[in-house]
Amino acid sequence: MDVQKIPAREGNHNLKNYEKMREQFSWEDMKKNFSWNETGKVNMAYEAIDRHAENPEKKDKTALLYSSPDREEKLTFSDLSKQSNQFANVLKKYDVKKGDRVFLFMPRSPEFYAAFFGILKTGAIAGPLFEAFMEQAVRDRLQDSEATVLITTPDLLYRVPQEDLPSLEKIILVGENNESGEQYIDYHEEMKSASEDFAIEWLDLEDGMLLHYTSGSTGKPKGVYHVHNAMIQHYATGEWVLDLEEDDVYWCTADPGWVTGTSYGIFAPWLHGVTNVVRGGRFTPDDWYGTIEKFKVTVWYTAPTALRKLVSAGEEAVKRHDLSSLRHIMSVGEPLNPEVVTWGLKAFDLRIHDTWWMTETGAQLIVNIPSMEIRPGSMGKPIPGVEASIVDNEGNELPPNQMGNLAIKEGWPAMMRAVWKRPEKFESYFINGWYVSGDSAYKDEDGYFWFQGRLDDVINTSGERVGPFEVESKLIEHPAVAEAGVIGKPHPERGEIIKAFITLNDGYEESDDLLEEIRQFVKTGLSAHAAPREMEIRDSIPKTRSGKIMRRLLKSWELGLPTGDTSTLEE
Ligand code: 6R9
Repeated sequence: MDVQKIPAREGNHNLKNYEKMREQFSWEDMKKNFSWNETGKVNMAYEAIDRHAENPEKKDKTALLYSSPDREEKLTFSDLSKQSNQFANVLKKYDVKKGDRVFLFMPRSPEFYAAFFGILKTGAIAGPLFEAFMEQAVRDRLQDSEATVLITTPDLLYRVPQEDLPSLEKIILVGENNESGEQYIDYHEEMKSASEDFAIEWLDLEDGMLLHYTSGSTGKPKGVYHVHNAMIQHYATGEWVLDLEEDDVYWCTADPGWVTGTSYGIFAPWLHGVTNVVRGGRFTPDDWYGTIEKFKVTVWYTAPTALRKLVSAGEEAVKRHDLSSLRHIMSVGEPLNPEVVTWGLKAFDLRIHDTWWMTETGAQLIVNIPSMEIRPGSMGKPIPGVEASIVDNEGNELPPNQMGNLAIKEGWPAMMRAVWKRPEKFESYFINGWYVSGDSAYKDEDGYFWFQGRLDDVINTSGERVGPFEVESKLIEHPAVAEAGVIGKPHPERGEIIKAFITLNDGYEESDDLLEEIRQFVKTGLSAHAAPREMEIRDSIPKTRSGKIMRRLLKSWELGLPTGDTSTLEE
């Protein structure tokens, strides 16, 4: 197959000589950027917020540009510093101490960010939850973490099963409420009387900062535990990958209930002191473009599911807006279909940079950066300071072009430090000095990594291994197809056959001829063995709230099997 190559971006960028940097770089060098390099005592809230608030030239700069359909607000670094101090004082009054778990279950709002940093300032561990979680998902996470304080809104309270949560002592309510009872605390009431000064809790680099629950394909969600040390990598990738500059207006579309929404929706931009756009509510293509236009966004980090919607909306939608402020686009969360990259080049005259990482890895690991040639469909190469490879099940490295487990040499700064209360689960990620991701991929001769699928998703048909991503990418190249989810279905002779679920673009009608045409399109464009033997048109493809296609669920539905944990399924 011919590989398309998109040359490096012209002009200035923060990491100019990737190869040289990879040879020379050590994480020790990066520490010199931080004030704690001398004292050894840290707090993310200080580095991301207070440090800028103490700087006379920076304190009145807009840190947060918040916008939702019914509210718009700007907070400076100084505002955020004071409000998070106030909130830290509220927590302290109710006895929150270093190491306690304090959870947030609410939509993105200015209060969310003040509370989030207030938690970190007390030395407690923050646990952000998606606002759309239902009772079971909330129960699992609050029980497992034994959270003592929850910050939520009155209208989400009915999904908090308090009788099942013996550890939960206080509930802080943001917004008008009529709750009475000793456990309820009114956010705005308490903030009014709280002091704007707070003595931040100085911590060790290895002290806990964040618990992110991620759903496994089976069993209960696991609490991925991150420490303040992660900031070294958030800062480094903010420079190299996000390519942040002082005057940037940065927008990450991810919700902080998902790791992208914290590592890159909170930490990386604010460690660099840039203006950060937060947009609540649901988006349509015109909302996305409208937000970029209105706030003159320069750097945009989003996900393939969003980008695919933009492709479906077509170039006419692009032309309705002035997007001239945009200079850098990145994607994460799912494989980025080559078609989307090619379209982006045409529609925006910009490259879309794919980035690969996981909740467990805490920060970006394999990336495309501005100074690097992009090969559409490839996740790029490991960042300086990180060694990646493809290994077999015993942790032995495989030669180029061979599909296997995508693995990372242990010891990068943002790596999870534990799976909460499950040491055996944590240990199971590591083989022979490698962190094994559970993703299947291969590396080409030039060191580019190519994603194939989650290992559980790889299809074995008539002895050939087929990554569902490849088939999905070919399917959406067909003008009729908007989205596609591909699974392997057990078959007596072939082992598995490929079944594709697709949604159609506006203007296309379901017919046998159309399905056959699409099948032929994959057969001639990809290969005969990769052409789906079965196809089904659906109104939508099931996705997680962070936009990932849930192939596992498609498969369970298809085979009539139990669906397992569906707490992250988008309605
Ligand atoms: C950051 C995040 C992790 C899983 C990961 C992989 C998939 C993420 C990807 C990608 C292909 C990329 N994934 N980035 N697949 N190309 N650039 O998404 O964390 O929610 O834990 O998901 O997402 O399968 O293993 P998380």
